[in-house]
Amino acid sequence: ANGSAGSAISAKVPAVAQPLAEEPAAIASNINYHAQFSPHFSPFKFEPEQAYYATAESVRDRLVQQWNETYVHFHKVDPKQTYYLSMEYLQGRALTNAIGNLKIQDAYGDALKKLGHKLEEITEEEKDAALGNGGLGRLASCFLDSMATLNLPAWGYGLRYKYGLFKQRFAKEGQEEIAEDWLEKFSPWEIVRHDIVYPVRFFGHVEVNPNESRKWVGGEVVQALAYDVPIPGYNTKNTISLRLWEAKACAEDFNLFQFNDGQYESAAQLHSRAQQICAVLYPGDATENGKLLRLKQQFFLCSASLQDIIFRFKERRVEKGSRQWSEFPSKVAVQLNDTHPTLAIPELMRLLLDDEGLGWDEAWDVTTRTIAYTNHTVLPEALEKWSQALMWKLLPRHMEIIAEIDKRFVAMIQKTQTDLESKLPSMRILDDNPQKPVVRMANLCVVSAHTVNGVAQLHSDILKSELFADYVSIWPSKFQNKTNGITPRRWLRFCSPELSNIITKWLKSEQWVTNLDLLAGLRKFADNAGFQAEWASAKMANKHRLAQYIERVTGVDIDPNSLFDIQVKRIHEYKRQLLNILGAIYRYKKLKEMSPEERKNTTSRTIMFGGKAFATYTNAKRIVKLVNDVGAVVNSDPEVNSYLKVVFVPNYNVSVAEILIPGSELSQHISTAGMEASGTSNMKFALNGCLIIGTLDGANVEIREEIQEENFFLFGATADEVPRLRKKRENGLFKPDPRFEEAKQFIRSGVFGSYDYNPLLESLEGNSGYGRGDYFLVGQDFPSYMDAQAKVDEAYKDRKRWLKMSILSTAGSGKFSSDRTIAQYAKEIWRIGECRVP
Ligand code: GL9
Repeated sequence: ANGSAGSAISAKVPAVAQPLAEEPAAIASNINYHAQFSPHFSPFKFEPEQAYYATAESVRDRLVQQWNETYVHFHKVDPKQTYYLSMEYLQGRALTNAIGNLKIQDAYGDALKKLGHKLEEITEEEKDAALGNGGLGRLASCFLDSMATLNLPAWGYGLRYKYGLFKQRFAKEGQEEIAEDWLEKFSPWEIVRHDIVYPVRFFGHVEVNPNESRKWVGGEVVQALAYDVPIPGYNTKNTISLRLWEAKACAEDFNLFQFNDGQYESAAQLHSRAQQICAVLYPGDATENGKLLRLKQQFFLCSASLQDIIFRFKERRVEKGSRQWSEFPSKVAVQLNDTHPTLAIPELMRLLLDDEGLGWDEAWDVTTRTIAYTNHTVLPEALEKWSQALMWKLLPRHMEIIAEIDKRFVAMIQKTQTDLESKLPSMRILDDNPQKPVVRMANLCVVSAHTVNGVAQLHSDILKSELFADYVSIWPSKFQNKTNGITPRRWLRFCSPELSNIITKWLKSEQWVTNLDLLAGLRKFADNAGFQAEWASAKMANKHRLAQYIERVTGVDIDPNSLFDIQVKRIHEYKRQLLNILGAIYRYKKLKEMSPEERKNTTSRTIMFGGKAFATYTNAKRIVKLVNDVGAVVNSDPEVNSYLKVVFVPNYNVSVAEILIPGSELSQHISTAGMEASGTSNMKFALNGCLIIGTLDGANVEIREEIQEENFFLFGATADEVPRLRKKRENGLFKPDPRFEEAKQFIRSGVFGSYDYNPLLESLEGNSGYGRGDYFLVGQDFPSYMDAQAKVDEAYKDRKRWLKMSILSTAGSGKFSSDRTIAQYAKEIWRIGECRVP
């Protein structure tokens, strides 16, 4: 069943339409047009919601036009193109970003005014597209923005989940998860491509032909239908694609006979099975639960995307005359975002071997020169391992191919790397442990990819010295580092127009938006009183906006003159929100013990938390509950609540981050050293002039280097000390700081309510075990954390010094633009160049 597919450019395609008008009056009439003729609501209503959809559709027209031009241009130039394969994209809202990148915000603002609306108000109507869990998904979205802005021939591929990341709500018992229906009405940002459909097979068996060639047949076939989300670059015509696949059954799969017979469920069985594939984003954080559906999702993404990539390669080949398969790697680069799309490796092999008739060596050469792999974590529970039995059942032909790759790898080691033979049991792709035979996806990636990269220098070093150490001597040049980055458009230019305007004014240019290193030019104004005053007033405006938001969603009234201290990220024990809240508890206890006079000498703080806990991660949920309970007590304690507030901001997501980050003054990036591969919110906060309290972990190390050590509040054990400290603890040699004991005892005394916090506190006791025996070294780092916090309090009292540090944080953030990261991937991994639409 070959699905009809294709976007071949036919001679009958009409020429590209005229450019759309730029004047507010014409834009207003275009918005009106959409309100009337792309109707999704009854015609007698034009409230903010209707105005949002009509405006978005009007902007979408422009994106479509630029997208078409970009597609035609890439087709004509036929450059080498990158395809980013990711199970997650955390896009957030699109409207502000689109009109900002197209540089039409003023015209749209004026047009909406004519229609009786405010642009800032209608943008609030948009639902976040949350097709990702956290940093890894948001990174993919920042990368797309940079690829488009750098005019790179590159596309993203992903899945069109019906339900994205859950909505978080707090009830008496703690966090509740609610399905988030981002497509409830519809998304104006996607364009369905009914002509781009590929069949994806599951189950079935392998048929061996008389000539020894093999074919995967039978099983169930699902159709992959393409939806394109246009991704505009900043200040360029280039608009690339995020192509999201949706799973559909064929009409023939609907059993009309059964239906007419009244067997409604079984008649639609294949339909509902197809629908399950893209029903929900896997709510995984760092933990991976082996689930058949998750494996199906992963294969569905890989198979549809590779069929589409090969289709485009062939389409361009037809026009260029004969092109050999050996040229494929000079036309196509595939980047695997973590191990989730690893099945792209055996799927590309299968397509080349079975459908295209290549021999093993040729197919392997093409595959390995095409695919590159990024590792995003060293947490053992996040390294995907799939049961061999499950793989044989779902993907019998792929399992044959994986077994062959494994066999050849073993043979190669035995022949050329005899010193590594003893390491083979852990280096092999197949783990044949009879208890539970599995396929190790990371090993498959390392063996097959031409390049393996980590996401910050420290993380890449750890990959080479620990996780993948055994492979380094075989392929020393395979391992690279690509320190993560963030897009300065969304994360400064658009989320903080106040600060952006000041930067542009003092740098006398807006070039920094696409050349973030230019922020270094702010260093010379760091002590300038006039600059400091403008900086302070922009930060204050953002703090007010944040305070209003907090009041609206939590009812807690926070003081914009207090120090705004924020920790937002997925809730995980290694990220140590527990360290933060224990510090807050200790602070509260000390404030209670002080006289009113003594309190007046302290620095007032508002400590904000945000982040979602994986639904079945019990300790993470206990931490959420503890923070909420502490907040309830502290915030209503009239004695101290003008000096301390603790707030859990519900439902942290991209658009909440866009309010929190600009209003922040201190942010916490306090993971146990060696465990956070990079972190990316640390970069967003620093870029917005927020100071960091943190450990020497992930990208913190490089941020501190860039903004200078005196502007960074450092504490805690280093990554190379951690194993020794854990050993010491196991041997019963750890002596807890009395302040740490006092904080824990305060919880036990019941001040924060009757919930049973003992299991959580017990994770900090004992001597050993993952998740027990204080594996994450909260007790170990507590005293140095508290000392660093005392330095923060002192620094905040010196207004000028604090402002200077804040300015230097922004000035030192140039390195952390995703433009820099993507330029490095393009040059050092993908080997692609610019392809700018004229
Ligand atoms: C992560 C790492 O934990 C982060 O440190 C890193 O910044 C990002 C992006 O490289 O990748 N790996 C990972 O599995 N997640 C990350 O955030 N988790 C989620 O995205 C939920």
